[in-house]
Amino acid sequence: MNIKSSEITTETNYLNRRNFIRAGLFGASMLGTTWAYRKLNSPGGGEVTQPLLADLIAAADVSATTTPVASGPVDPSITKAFTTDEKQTELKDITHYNNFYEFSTDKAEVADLAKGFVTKPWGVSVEGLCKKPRVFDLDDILRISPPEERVYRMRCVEGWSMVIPWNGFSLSKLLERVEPQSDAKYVAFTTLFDKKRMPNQKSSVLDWPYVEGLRMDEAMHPLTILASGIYGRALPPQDGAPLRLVIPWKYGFKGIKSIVKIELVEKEPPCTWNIANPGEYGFYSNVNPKVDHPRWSQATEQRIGEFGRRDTLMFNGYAEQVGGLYAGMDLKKYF
Ligand SMILES: Nc1nc2c(c(=O)[nH]1)N[C@H]1C(S)=C(S)[C@@H](COP(=O)(O)O)O[C@H]1N2
Ligand SMILES: [Mo]
Repeated sequence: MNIKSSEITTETNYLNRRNFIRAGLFGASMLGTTWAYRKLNSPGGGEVTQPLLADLIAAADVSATTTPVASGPVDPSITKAFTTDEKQTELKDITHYNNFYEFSTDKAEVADLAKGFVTKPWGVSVEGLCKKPRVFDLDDILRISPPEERVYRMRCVEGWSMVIPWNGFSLSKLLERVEPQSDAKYVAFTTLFDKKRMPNQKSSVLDWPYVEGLRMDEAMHPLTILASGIYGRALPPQDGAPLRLVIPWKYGFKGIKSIVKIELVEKEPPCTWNIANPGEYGFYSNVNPKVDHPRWSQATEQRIGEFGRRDTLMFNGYAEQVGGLYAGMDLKKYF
């Protein structure tokens, strides 16, 4: 098979042969891409039946001290972006086409390798520049606010996209709990580091643990959520159980999975893909069809389950809601 390296669209530079072939197929024509996707996801993947999120929340210990926070009013120009009537990606696709390098660099293999990943008990330490640092267990977090449905577009930097009905609530509600100090300018996130439970952490494909970061105003934006479910069910392991970040206007890799630490910090924190390749992955990583990846165009995308490519939208279609956060910034420099 003849694959031009210029056609490869993948986040990794050093691929094994199997991934090389798949990546090559993926970077090919729209027909080829659809074909490759269908072939990789032929029946046999199986359905996931996670427990209903509502049942998990009902089961959370009611005697605990965490009282739910009332939803503050959110500007209607923002709440209208909480959903979209675009066709939602099938659950089978959301759960069998995954980037989660702690398990595998092969998207089609992650679901199988992550099966049985133990997420109970699960603690999330919220610490750093705040008045009330503490370790929350998952039940504490689920109780902070009733899960809302957020139907967001997700655009991976590799050039594919989905429409995912997440369940979760704005990260700001968790951060308010710990009372950030005024010198907290950024928020740093860390994934679990456990080679036994996340076997591909034995490889050196990335620096472990996976880390990510946001500017404080990005973290506090109502569109930024902590997700604990998809389609009303608990997050399956392959999608970042039990808790992951979703920032719909940024490339998918900013959406760090299986979070165990959230730290309020003063300086821009390190981010895994930026460490791996600073020339290709910046701190901001806002979806931007006008700023190409050095190895491929970002002008269009393959919506999974759809025929042909569609145009990529500025800030992934959330420009009205978040454009103001970057007013006056050179988006080619701060990519
Ligand atoms: N810890 C961790 N988080 C991660 C990743 C990863 O490899 N490890 N992959 C990222 C990338 S590249 C993407 S596109 C999304 C994919 O999320 P999904 O598999 O639920 O669609 O998760 C992001 N979060
Ligand atoms: Mo990605």
